[in-house]
Amino acid sequence: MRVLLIEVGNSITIFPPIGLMHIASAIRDKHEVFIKDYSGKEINNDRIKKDILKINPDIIGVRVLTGPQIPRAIRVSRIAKKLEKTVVWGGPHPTILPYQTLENNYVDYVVIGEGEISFINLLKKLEGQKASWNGIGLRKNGKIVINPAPKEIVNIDKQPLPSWDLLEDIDRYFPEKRHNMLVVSTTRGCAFKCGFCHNSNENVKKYLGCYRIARPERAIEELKFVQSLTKKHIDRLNVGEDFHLISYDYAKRFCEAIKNSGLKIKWWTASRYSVLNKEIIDMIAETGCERILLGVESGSRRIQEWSKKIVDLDHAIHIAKYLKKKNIFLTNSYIFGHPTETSGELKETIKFIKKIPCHENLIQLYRPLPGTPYYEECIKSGKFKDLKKIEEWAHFGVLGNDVNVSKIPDGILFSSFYKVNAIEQTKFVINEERYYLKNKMYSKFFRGLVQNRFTYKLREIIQNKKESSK
Ligand code: B12
Repeated sequence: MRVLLIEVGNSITIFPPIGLMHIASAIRDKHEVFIKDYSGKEINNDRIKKDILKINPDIIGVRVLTGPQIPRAIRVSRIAKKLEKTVVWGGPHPTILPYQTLENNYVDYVVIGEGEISFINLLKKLEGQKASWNGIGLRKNGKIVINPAPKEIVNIDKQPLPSWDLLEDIDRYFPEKRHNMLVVSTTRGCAFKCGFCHNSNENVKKYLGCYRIARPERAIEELKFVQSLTKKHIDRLNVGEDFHLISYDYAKRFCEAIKNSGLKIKWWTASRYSVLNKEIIDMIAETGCERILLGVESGSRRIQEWSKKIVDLDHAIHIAKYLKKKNIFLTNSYIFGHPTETSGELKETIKFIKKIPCHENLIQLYRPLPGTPYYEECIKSGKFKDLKKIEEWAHFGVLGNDVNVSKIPDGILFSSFYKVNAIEQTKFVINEERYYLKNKMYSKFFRGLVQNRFTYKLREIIQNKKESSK
């Protein structure tokens, strides 16, 4: 069959369609696969129609996240259905809300959780072969049926490398003359299930399976594969997923893989404070780790316990100081407005932000994600109404569409959020510009003056209004 996989993305961020490249690799031995990536592009009906007609696929698979991607995904699916194509949605949003997704008539099937096994089976079914319906949602005799999770989970190491060779224009993901970065995905799921996170969603837990991490050498193999496809200079690896450096043992293996590769590369990662110690930091700094993302989320012990994300704040300060000493660019993330959070608890977080050294504080307002323990609390509080239609999720994550599900008065929550962010984001922009200069990334430095977090948020708000009104 001819299968067209579409990343709808959003019109302001260019990001490689990693999930779709993984899916493509799993099915390309039996099917003819095409990938279209609309991330970083404006789309219109004519363009979508032309693209589909040119490839003339039997099946169209769309990857969808919760938020501004939804109106774009609906638009693509509406046109695909007009052209009488079979439309399949996969990715984080249909995984958490498969039933609601199928209530939309433009979607024929949803693949819940990991796509590799279930999508192969769905394609077999559509060809009239015998296969399992597990992991798939569909409409049968006018009724929506959500099947249970597949019995097996994907062994990442046994999967072929992602299909970078199927991208239409690989160079667009490496826009710099020098110092480009390759984003790789080496994990599945997360070892923790923090109450606010996508990973604590019931379907994610059931259908995505347990936490897995690929052998570290695979990231190097992927880098070499991509380098064989483009002349662009790539000297950085971004493995900053939900949870990359999971233990001392894994960190050691990853650092050895980098060393043994003989490549002179720098790398970015994500971990947890509870994993890190001086020994790990020495090791990662020595092998070129230059940036790390760590979550604090709250400075209040009660909120930490309630969300099941425990961060020893004294240990965190200790680690942050050492990361700074080792010149590793540190991003700490926080959530303001946890359900049940009080003004006093928010104050504890703000106090901690001022105390811990770092290069970036990434502060987000809490946004209710369905199927998580936090979500149930939001509905119970009566401050947030369950969204009934898929279209209603379009504004998720876009500033200006926020709800306050905490016990903090609106005025205090929102003014603290904007005030602290104004200061912290300014500090971050300065630190990032410094980092670009230090690493001789001059084009990024100049672009950073115009395209930064502030201008990004403004563009996101404008684009979201535009996309949703079409
Ligand atoms: C890289 C990344 C980003 C990048 C790029 C976004 C992008 N285009 O993916 C950036 C930094 C821009 C980003 C931004 C955001 N992100 Co983000 N991001 C990720 C991250 C770390 C990796 C994504 C990835 O490549 N995964 C690896 C691939 C292999 O997995 P996958 O894409 O899910 O694909 C598999 C399955 O889902 C399925 N599948 C996927 N698509 C399809 C399609 C078909 C047809 C089929 C059959 C199967 C299928 O098969 C694949 C292989 O098994 C994930 C965490 C994670 N572990 O996935 C979060 C994640 C996707 N992001 C998330 C969030 C919340 C955001 C933000 C809203 C954050 C914010 N507050 O600003 C923004 C908004 C993005 C938006 N709406 O456009 C959530 C998504 C929650 C949700 N319900 O949508 C995640 C899951 C993180 C989390 N734990 O909460 N993100």
